[in-house]
Parts: sequence; C-alpha cells; structure tokens
Amino acid sequence: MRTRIIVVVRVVLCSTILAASAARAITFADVTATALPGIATAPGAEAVDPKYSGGGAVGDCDGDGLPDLYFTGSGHDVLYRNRGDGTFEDFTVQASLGVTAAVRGAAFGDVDNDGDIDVLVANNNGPPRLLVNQATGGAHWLGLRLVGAGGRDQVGARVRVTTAGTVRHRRAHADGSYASANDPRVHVGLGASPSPSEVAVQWPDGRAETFSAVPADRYTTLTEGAGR
Ligand SMILES: [Ca+2]
Ligand SMILES: [Ca+2]
Repeated sequence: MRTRIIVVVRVVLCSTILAASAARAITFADVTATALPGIATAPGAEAVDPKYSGGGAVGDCDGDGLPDLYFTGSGHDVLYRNRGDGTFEDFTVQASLGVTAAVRGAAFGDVDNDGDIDVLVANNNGPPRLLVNQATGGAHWLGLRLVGAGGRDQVGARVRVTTAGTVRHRRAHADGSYASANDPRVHVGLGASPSPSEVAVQWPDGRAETFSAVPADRYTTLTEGAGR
C-alpha cells in the first residue's frame, strides 16, 4: 500500500511540475501613453482628470475595417480612431461629439440600417442620447445577421470575412460597455472594397460553414445549415 501511495504522489508531482513548466508567461506592456494620446497616465491621474471613468465600446465608426474606441466618462465622451499602426487618434472634435454629461453606458448598433455604427449613451442623471453616425467618404460595408435554423440570433458565432485578399475576424455579440447591450448583427467595414466576400462562420455549437459571394453594402441573413 505504501509503495502505491508513493507512486501516486510522484505521478501527481511530476504532472504538476510539467504543467508549470509548460505554462506560458503572461506579461502586459502599458502602451496607453503612446497608443491613446491625450490620456493622462501618471499615478493618480484618474482623480484629477475626470474625463475617462465610465464605459467603453469598440466598433468601426468610419468603416475602414479597423475597430475604433468610444469611451464614456464624467467629463465628456471621447472617440479614438484607429490609425492601423497600434495607435489611435483623438477624433472627438472632428466627429462633432459634444457629450459632456456624466455618461456610463454606451451601446453600438446601426439603428438606421445605413451601414454605419451609431451610438446610444446612457446618462447618469438624465435621459439617454442617440448619436446617429453621419460619416461620409463612401466606405463599403458588410452586414451579417447570424441565425440558427429556428431563426434565433446566434450570439457567440465567429466569422472570418475575406475580401480582395484582406481577412477580418469578428464575432456576433451583444456584450460591450457597462450596463449596455449592442446590436448583435455583425458589421464589417470594407473600406474602398465593394467586392462580394467569402464568409466563414463558426457557430456556437462548433459547426463550421462557408458562405460565398455575400454582397456588400446591405444586410444579409446567414442561416446555420445553409452554407457549405
Ligand atoms: Ca475604423
Ligand atoms: Ca447608422
């Protein structure tokens, strides 16, 4: 019996050591100061700079295929446009965003179905405000509603969109900012490319399908089981 216990202990110890040695190191580099210019990053800055303390949302507001960032706060909301090189440009003034209330929630969605991302913000002590995107520039886009055979939205589905050699990854989700729910449809900015896209979908149950020649500049419903 004693020999058996020793063998079991050795097996457990070896397994633990092997698991520990196989674990990858995780480190984070704080690039806030260079990636998000204008944000105060010194220790205690949050206490003296009340602009950034609420929720946040991620979405491609200008349709160039790069996710942009929207932050709510106690001073004013901020939109950062993705430059594509790991840095973001404060685009608040150019976007005519004048939200200065104490805002907490922010939900992204295309409320007027014109192919650009709009924003609904929830004020702390007041009514919500709906900010309708008036983007110009003619960026093309792909809109996808992912549903199961019964017609229910398949939140959690992952999509890989390939257009003219460019690959973009998205997922159907409603989660996002504090106390907010986003449009579960998938919006993909295509920039200057109006080409039909090939869309590979991995459904929440793990099944994978491909849909070919999905048209740009409109919303298309992709139903699980209808692809190849
Ligand atoms: Ca963008
Ligand atoms: Ca819109």
